[in-house]
Amino acid sequence: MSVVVCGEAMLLMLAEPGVPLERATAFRRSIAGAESNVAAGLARLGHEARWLGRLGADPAGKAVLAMLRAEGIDTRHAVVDPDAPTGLLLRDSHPARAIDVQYYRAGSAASRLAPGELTPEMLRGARIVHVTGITPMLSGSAHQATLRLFDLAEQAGATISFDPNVRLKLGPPGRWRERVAPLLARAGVVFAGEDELELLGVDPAGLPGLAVVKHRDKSASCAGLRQEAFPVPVTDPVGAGDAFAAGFLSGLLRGEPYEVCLREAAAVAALVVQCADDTSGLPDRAGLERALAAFTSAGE
Ligand code: KDG
Repeated sequence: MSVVVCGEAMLLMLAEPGVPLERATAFRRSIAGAESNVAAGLARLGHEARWLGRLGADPAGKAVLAMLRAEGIDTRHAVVDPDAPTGLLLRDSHPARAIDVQYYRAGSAASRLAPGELTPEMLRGARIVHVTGITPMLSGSAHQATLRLFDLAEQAGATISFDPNVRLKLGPPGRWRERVAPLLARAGVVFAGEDELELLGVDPAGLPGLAVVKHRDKSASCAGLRQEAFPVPVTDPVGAGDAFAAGFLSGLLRGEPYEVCLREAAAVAALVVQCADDTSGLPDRAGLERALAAFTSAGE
């Protein structure tokens, strides 16, 4: 197992493109969840990825589990909770205006994640453990579970990959600073936006791990290298950060230099933003190679 992720995967009901949520009548069923998006991205690129998390024993949970498995993600440790529902995300989709995201996840099965459920066995052989700030913000027990996951990853000698993924609908800035900011200093790789770093009060230059910073102009940088975003028509920006992380981690797993990791990360993100949901645009290896070749020749 190359990569283990831990977080909430939700049923996504995505309104038809461009139509505001309150007026939409047609919805497409898909899957959402920052960590499961990264697992899906890595699985499409040919890496072994395992998802840790909890779902309800309801039709939404069954659908989410089926979608994770269809991506080739290892779900053997997924917990199905008969007493709590699967989280639901209802949102619309637009290239330019703010996207209306409605969560129905309070008290979800995923929010009941608890430290005692995580075992060393679940991380056996993992080279990378990826998690985002969303998981510790789900509940007090999920916060404790995230701390346990970090301990287990350190004991297993895995690189911790962390994206704060600030979503203020999950809690006020003070709680993000309290629960999430300290985790950045324990990660081997951090993916973070400039706005997120400011909100968390974290200076990326002071982090012990590799800081991959996503800038306001959509470029990204790490270790003194900078990568511009590839110019593509954006259908829906949601999921771009997870796609970027998957592309970057795929490069790291293959031992590529950071320059290649950044370029592949930007290419995977550019493919995902051309599709309305979070995961449809994720490329396989051949698709990524084709996109990189096209971006290279367009730049000449
Ligand atoms: O990163 C994309 C996510 O925003 C989406 O899939 C849902 O995890 C999610 C969240 O909590 O917003």
